[in-house]
Amino acid sequence: MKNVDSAGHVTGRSIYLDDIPVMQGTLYALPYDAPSAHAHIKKLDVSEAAAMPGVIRILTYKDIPGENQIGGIIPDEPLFAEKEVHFWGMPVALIIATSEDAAIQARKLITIELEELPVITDPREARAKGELIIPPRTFKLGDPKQAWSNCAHVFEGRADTNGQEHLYIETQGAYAYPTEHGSIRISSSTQGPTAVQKTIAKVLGVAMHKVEVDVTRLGGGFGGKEDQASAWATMVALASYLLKKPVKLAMHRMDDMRMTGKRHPYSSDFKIGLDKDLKIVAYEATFHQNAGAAADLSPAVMERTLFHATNSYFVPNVEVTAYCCRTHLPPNTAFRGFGGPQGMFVIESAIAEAARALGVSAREIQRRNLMPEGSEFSYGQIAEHVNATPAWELADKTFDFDKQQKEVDAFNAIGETHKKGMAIMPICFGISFTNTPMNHARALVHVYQDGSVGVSTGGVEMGQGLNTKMVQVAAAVFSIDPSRVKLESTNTTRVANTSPSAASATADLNGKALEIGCNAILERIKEKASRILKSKPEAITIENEAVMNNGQATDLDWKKLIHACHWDRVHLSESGHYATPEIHFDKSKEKGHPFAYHVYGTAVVMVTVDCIRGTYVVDAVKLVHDFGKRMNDAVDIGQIEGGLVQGLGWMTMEEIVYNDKGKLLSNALSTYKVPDIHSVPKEITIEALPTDGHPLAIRRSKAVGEPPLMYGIGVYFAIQNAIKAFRPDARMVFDAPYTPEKVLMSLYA
Ligand code: MTE
Ligand code: LUZ
Ligand code: MOS
Repeated sequence: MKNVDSAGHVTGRSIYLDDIPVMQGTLYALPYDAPSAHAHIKKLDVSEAAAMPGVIRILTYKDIPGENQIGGIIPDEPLFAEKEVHFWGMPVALIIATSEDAAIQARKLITIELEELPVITDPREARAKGELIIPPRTFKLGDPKQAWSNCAHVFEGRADTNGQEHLYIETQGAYAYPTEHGSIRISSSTQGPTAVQKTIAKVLGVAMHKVEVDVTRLGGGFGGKEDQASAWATMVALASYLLKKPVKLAMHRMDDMRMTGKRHPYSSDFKIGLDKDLKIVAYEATFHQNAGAAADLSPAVMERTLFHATNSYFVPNVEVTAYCCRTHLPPNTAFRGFGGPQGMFVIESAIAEAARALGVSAREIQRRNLMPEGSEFSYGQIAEHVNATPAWELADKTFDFDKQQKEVDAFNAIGETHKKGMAIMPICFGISFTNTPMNHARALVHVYQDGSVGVSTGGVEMGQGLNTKMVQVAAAVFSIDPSRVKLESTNTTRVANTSPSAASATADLNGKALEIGCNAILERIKEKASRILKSKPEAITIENEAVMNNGQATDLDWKKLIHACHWDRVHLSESGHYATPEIHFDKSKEKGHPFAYHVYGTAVVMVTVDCIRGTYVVDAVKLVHDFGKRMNDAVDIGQIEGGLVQGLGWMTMEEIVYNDKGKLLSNALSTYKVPDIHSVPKEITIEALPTDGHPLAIRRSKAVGEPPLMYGIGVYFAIQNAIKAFRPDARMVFDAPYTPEKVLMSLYA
């Protein structure tokens, strides 16, 4: 089935926040931030700005009727700075004006006197100074301390990954207007409508039922709007509540880049021990997560780093510890993979280091350590339906690793200025929010008397194709044409208490809730059909809109049956609720069964490095992916391609730079490079691993949103292998992104 949104997207008819027709009297909001990452505010002077024509009001924390607090997990983040700023980009005031232009002009007139304080941007320095947001956590299996003595080889090293800007095409924004009885309605570009609702209620000091949040779709979220859409929605809600006017904010790109958090940079140490057969006996890692100035989602992100610290390998003795380090960067946040990629990069670095030192290929170590069925993860979950080896073997069979390596070697034997490198990247990603209580969802289904169907879920469409999958689910349960099903906007008054659309679990959770809702209606209409046909409900089926009795066609069809149901006063609406079964986790022991299932895959990556310039091209990424029983090929392939390219961008060219004062230097598209059509792999081949899928996946079609990002990690190691071919004694650094500058340094310095 085609994506229900594609025609709207390519013709420009799809409605994003900034396309919503504005009401008469709409005011425009613009946040003001202080030019410092850490300072006492001595004096804020908004008088000149406030006097400007078109400026209605300038709000600060003093205008907040409820709490000046937007922290999601830990209440440590004010909406507006009070006495201190903690990061460069922290909102201090909000300008409300009759036009965006007036607000922009007024912002230039605000002055602030600051007393500068010391700035920390490095997570290791933060840890040394005791700046931790939560106490460190450790996952442990076996006894690594004991195991080192049984290792034939032990290697240690350090691995760093930088942050990543989400660069959703649609920037953050929201539009609020007052409704009756002191209530407020907000359109928000958010992955978490309920998070927005809850935050607004807290800041305004009103009950949640006074706040209605509506989301049509996002022009991308990638985790950047899981928690961090709330601030902007709360600002316009506050202004709208106080001024009794519609208020809009659609962020400018540079404001968005400066003020919002990104993927967490990590600086990590590893120690890996292998036996003489290259089996990994023990693995230790210490992760320093650069959380930024407030908790945001960092504790949850940190947890997923620990969950994925051993990627798709079984290691009998593991001890991994993570530190959530408070620095003066904007609070870093969810980003596709949610800490998993950062953890996986470290073990891949450890394997690469071991391979280099032992003079074997990393591939050999990887292959020998793939998780067998029934093995235990460091967090106690027993791996079932493990597709690590099947994905690897099918990839090897389909793409012939040896042959590819021979081609690389042959090229390198004659190429002087250019060298090729190959790397294999297996992945394993757990599906479920690691915080078990978040794994539930609801859906609301209406069958209208003409046979058309309206569906609301708690899930947010952000380009990942959720709405298309939801249409497919409803159409499949009822066995009706998908054109009869309409996906409504996501609205907190129709579907309440939603978890954010995140963790790749949106289609599973909301789809299962939708199935439950549709099935309940189906039961009732079958019962009605059985009365009309003088049969039994069990004998009735609907097949492509035809109502069948004992498998035989009847005079009834979907439309006629629904019409009859309505006149017989059958209830044609239902709310479905789904909570993932089986999952649990005990934080006091750091053991449990947190994931409904895991997604696997194996990619082979080929690159060519220009050894004069340090530039490179990705020749090919060929992969076998564990889609389960894929329910929408086009959507899922799109997710693989997009995720892969986003991952290789993080690993190669996307370079976030803050100066030592905590100021973002890579603050625009001219200074921050994301992959474009020239930098995507010249060839991408995607093969599906044939399986029956998983019963906890929607229609057995496994979650696909985040896992493919981690194939991009392979590009780092492929580049490294090309460098080795040029200069066998090159010092191997594990410090992503591998920008051409860094490649050049590895080649010659
Ligand atoms: N794809 C597009 N086009 N846009 C996005 O913002 N977000 C990713 C992924 N794919 C994203 C995307 C992230 S971070 C997640 S968690 C999942 O989609 C969320 O959707 P799902 O749960 O339906 O997979
Ligand atoms: N968000 C969250 C996530 O709150 N918990 C998670 O486990 C998660 N995983 C991936 C992405 N977002
Ligand atoms: Mo995705 S990082 O779970 O929004």
